[in-house]
Amino acid sequence: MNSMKPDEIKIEDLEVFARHGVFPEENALGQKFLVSAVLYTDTRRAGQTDDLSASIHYGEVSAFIDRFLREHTFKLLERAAEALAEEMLLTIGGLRKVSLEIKKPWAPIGLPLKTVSVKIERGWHTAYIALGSNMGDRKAYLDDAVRKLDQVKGCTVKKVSDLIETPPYGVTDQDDFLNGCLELETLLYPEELLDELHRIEQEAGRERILRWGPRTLDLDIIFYDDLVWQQADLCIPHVEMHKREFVLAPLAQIAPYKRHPVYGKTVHEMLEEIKAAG
Ligand code: A4P
Ligand code: MG
Repeated sequence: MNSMKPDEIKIEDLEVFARHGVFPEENALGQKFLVSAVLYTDTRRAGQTDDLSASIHYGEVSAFIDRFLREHTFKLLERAAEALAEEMLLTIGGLRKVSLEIKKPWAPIGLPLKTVSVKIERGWHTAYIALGSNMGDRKAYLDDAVRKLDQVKGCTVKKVSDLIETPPYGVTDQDDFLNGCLELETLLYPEELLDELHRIEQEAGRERILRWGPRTLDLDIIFYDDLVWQQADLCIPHVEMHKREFVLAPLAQIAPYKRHPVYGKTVHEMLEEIKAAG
């Protein structure tokens, strides 16, 4: 997809008879739901070639929505929308983002209303992760981390840099590191991604003893789209990344033109700057 506004394929008020609801009667009897979806994709090639296989087939998507909502039973509209959006993003090729609204016109609240609904927007995000290890079988820890991250539901590793040997930065009285970077496509929110990284670090036997000290595995989020996020337990972009050759050198292999959302410089430019500063 290019950087221009994505194209939209819209499905409006698809009628599905399903059994979602908090009340047992709703789960037993079922009722009418109306589903609207905006599929964000790139229709340019289909527009030029008139070839359906270059686009998203709205007939198949409608059948998919209908089947998914009939085959599952959720209590909440929120859960139905979340689960459906996830499944659509995981299975429909070329779908970058989806806006999904599920209406429940017969909601049993004992008052007359036209409809109630939940509307969400979910999509794929691009994150860059820095990997480092300076204890034990460093290459095995990093290779394992790449594999485990790729196995997380809603995470696909797209690119991996070379693993490079680097002298320790910060606390210099420790062994050399092996460092690398990877590009990840993810459906996870930043905090959820951090939880997965912590889990993978822990499975590698990571012990947090000394800040900047020796570690079997360190996984840091460098960028998450162009998000700027500053919280006590998570800062994106990573606060130190622009000062660190061990992050920028591998990152420059896979994303040289990615631009820092605050400093406005590309990875390549930041790397050249710290090299020049020596
Ligand atoms: N945290 C905040 N922002 C982020 C982020 N963007 N990504 C929080 C990941 N975590 C983030 O990190 C402490 C806490 O930072 C996390 O729990 C999370 O809530 P940590 O990994 O537990 O502790 P740490 O790694 O010892 O501290 P820190 O500051 O993360 O150290 P760095 O920055 O990871 O540096 N030299 C070479 N050559 N190669 C290296 O890889 N690594 C370090 C560690 C030092 N020197 C190095 C290398
Ligand atoms: Mg860290």
